[in-house]
Amino acid sequence: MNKLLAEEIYYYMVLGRRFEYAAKEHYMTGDISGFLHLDIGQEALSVGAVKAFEKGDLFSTYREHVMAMARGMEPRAVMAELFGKVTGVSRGKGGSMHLFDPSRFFYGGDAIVGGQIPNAVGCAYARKYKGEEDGVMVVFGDGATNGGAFFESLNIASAWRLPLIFLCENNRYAIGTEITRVSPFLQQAKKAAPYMPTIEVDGMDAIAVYETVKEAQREIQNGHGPIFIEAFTCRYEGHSMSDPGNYRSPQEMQICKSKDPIERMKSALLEKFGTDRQMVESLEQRAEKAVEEAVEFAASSPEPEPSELYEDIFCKRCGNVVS
Ligand SMILES: Cc1ncc(C[n+]2csc(CCOP(=O)(O)OP(=O)(O)O)c2C)c(N)n1
Ligand SMILES: [Mg+2]
Repeated sequence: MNKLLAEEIYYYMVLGRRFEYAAKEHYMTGDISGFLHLDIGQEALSVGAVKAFEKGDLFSTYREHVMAMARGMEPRAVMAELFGKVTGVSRGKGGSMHLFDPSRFFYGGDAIVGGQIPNAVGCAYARKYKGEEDGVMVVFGDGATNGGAFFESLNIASAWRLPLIFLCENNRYAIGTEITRVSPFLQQAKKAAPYMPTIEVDGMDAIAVYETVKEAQREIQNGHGPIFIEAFTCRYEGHSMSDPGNYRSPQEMQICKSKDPIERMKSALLEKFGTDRQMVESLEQRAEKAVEEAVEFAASSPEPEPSELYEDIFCKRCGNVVS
């Protein structure tokens, strides 16, 4: 990784965190409603993985704001989507869990736990069938590995040697349920090991995540079939805005926050990449400005017209659908 890329990754991590604190604030004031799942604490994973997997199709979970921005979606259009405004990436009809941008090969955001995994398998099959080498990456939580669709997806992706990275964000919790209460082990990679190579990585270290995903991408592009990456991470906030998260002790939270991914990336910039403090500050200020501008844009954008309710229901270009 070169200095420029390291600085870019830091920028997106800071942008992600500030964006989400702003989203949290505007949820409290009622500007944002519905579900809101924050990625705070997990930015190294979200930004490191997406920056490594620059091309190819990307499928994520409902905790996807930071990934969407790292993929190139404008902060203002993401914030407007959270506000339910017509200028949002899904024209205000998807909200936080349905950020979607086919022009950037970003296919959500899925409200169904693990629902994105079989979709990604289908997409990887299409990529292989068409002889396109970029492949697909699907991101999901530790909780999603307990669903049947997950195992079916491992099976068929492996049997057909599909170009697919399974990226498991293991934050040890599915809402308030600690993973070992519903899974026989902490490492979810053990479930994938009979089917494909598995790699474990420190999900609080953006550089390690970046390098692991980059290497995995090279492998899937060489036709070696799927790879499973498990990144251990930690979310700082509750599961969603309706969860105070008080099932975790202060000691557990202290350990979790002591590995702060943004602080670690900042130290790497200063000590390893030779970035000076002035540059770090200017990246932080740029992120702050982008968030302020995003909020202003979202707040001043119009609501969708009622007629929008009838848009995007049927596929107008599909001959087999009656419109
Ligand atoms: C099929 C399905 N079952 C249950 C839910 C309710 N639900 C929403 S999030 C969640 C926990 C998922 O945890 P995990 O996969 O570890 O992801 P994390 O939230 O930790 O990122 C559950 C059970 C759902 N949305 N979909
Ligand atoms: Mg989880």
